[in-house]
Amino acid sequence: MRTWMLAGTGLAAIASGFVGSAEAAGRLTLYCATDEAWCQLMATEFEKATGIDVAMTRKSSGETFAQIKAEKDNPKGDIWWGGTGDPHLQAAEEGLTDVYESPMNGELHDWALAQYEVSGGRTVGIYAGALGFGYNTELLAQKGLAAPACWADLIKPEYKGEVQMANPNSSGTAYTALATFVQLMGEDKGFEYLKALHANINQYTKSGSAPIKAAAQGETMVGIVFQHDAVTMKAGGAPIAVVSPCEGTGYEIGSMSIIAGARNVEEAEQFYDFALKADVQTKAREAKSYQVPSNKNAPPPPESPKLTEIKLIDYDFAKYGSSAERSRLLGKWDSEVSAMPR
Ligand code: S7P
Repeated sequence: MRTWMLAGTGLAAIASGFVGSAEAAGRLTLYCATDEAWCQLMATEFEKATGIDVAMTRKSSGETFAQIKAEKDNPKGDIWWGGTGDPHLQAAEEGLTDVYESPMNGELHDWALAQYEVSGGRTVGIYAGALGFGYNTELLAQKGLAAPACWADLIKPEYKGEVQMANPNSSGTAYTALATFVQLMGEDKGFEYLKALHANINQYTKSGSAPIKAAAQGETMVGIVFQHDAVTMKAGGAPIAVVSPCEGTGYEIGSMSIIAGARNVEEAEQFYDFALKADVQTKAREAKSYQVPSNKNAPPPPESPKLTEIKLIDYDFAKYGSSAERSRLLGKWDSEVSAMPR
C-alpha cells in the first residue's frame, strides 16, 4: 500500500491566494483508486481551490472496496474517487455509499449517468477506458515472436511465462478482464481461457497497472491492462505497443462515490462537484492519465485510445457490478484458476 498525506495545507492555501485557515475550511479523507500521480494531482488541486485539508490514501479498486466494507461500522473515509465502476456498484448495492445528486450531472456523458442511474444515485462515472494489453517490442523482437493482436495469442505456448496481469480480487482492472472474458466467450469458455492464460502468467500483481510498468522495464513481455495505462508507458518513451484485441474487449466506467457515514459530508460533496468539472478533468493529462473524461466539455487527451474505434462489448455493468455476481466470479476464479499449478 502506498499512502500519501497532504499535511501543512496552509501553504497550498496561501499559494493560491485563499484567505482563511485550513481548520476553518475543513478536511477531507480521500480514498483514491487511480494511478498515484493522478491521485496526488487531484488532492493538490482541490486543496488549492478550496483550502480544504486533504488526507489521501491510494489503493487498488478491489482493495478500496474491501477497506470501506471493513470500516462500515466506523467509516474513516469521506469519498472514494476513481477505480473501476464494478466495485463502486457493489458498494452502492451494499449501502456502503450514499446518494448524491450533483449540479454537475447535466454536463456528463450518458455513459457516466448510466452508472448513476443503475446505482440509484450512489455513484457516477468520471472517466472511461478500454481493456487491452501492451507488449515490449524489444523483448518480442529478441525472442523472435510474432506480434500478438488477439486475446487468443496470449494463450499460445510460446507466451509461457511472458504474460502478467493483476489479481482480480485486489484489482479492478483484472476484474474487468475476468468479466470481459466471461461476456465475450460465455462463462465456460471464458474460464477455459483463464485457465489456459494462467499457464502463461508469470505473476499476478496487486495493482492493475503494474503489469505494463513491468513490461516497460523489460520484466515481462506482455501486460494485460487498460489501454490508456499502456499509452502512459509509451508516452513516457518505453518500447511498448498498445493492442486492442481483435476479438473485441470490455471497458470500465471509472467512478466516484460518497462513503456512507462520512464525517465530512459537505467537503465530500464539494470534492464530488469539483471532480466533475471540465477544467479539472482536463488536468488528468498532466498526470499522464489518458482516460476519456465524463464531462462532455472536457476533450479527451489526444493520446487517449479512441473508444469509437475499438470493438467494445456491451459490458453489462448492472450484472457484473452486482454483489452476488462479483463475489461469485471472484470465488470461482480463486478456486478454479488461481489454485491451479503453473
Ligand atoms: O488510473 C489508471 C487506472 O487504470 O487505474 C484504475 C484501476 O482500477 C486502479 O487500479 P486497479 O486495477 O489496481 O484497481 C482504473 O480505473 C484507471 O483507469
